[in-house]
Amino acid sequence: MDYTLFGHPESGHSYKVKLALEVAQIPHHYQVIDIGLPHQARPEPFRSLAKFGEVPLLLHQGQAYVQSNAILLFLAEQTGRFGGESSARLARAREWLFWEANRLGLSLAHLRFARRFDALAYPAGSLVWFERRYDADIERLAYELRDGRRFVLDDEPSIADFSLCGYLYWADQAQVAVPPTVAAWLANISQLPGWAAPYTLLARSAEAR
Ligand SMILES: N[C@@H](CCC(=O)N[C@@H](CS)C(=O)NCC(=O)O)C(=O)O
Repeated sequence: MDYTLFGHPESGHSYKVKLALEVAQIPHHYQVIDIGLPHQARPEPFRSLAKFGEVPLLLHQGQAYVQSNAILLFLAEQTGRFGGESSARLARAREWLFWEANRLGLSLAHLRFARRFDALAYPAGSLVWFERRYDADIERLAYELRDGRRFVLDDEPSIADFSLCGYLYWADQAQVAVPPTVAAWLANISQLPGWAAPYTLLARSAEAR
């Protein structure tokens, strides 16, 4: 076992990577980092290796990988699965990862943070902006799934699914609606062997397998 994931139970970005490791059945260690601590108080080796000071961080063979979607691309390449089967499929998955980082991973993650933790951290009007953005984002995702395919690229799961679902199991915390097509797709992901809800997968430091 040469993978160690550093994450946090309230981090949808960590969930994306943890879910990928579980569904891919990649043996790994998992360590919770207390992101409530100042950066300099966080434990080693996380403090030195987390280039941007954030979870998730994946360690593999002494090399540190950061940024959830970049880590997902790395795992697809490592496994040759979940988008890594061909350069064409990886290219299609990559488009969704870049879209997620700028759209759903922004709008939904901020709405959820504001409504679960700290609405006062956001300037007046900004939550309305995030809500409008979320409405457009979820509509776009629902449009993609309109033909009833099981997953975002086709009928097989990919890193695009792991990325896009990162915060969607917490839609209730963000107080946003999820259209039926998107709910059906989330249900398909939740039937994958290895799937568990975010708090279950991210709860505590453990040797996962
Ligand atoms: N773009 C990054 C975002 C990561 C991120 O925002 N991590 C948060 C938790 S969800 C974090 O570590 N916050 C604590 C900090 O920045 O000190 C990714 O996709 O991995």
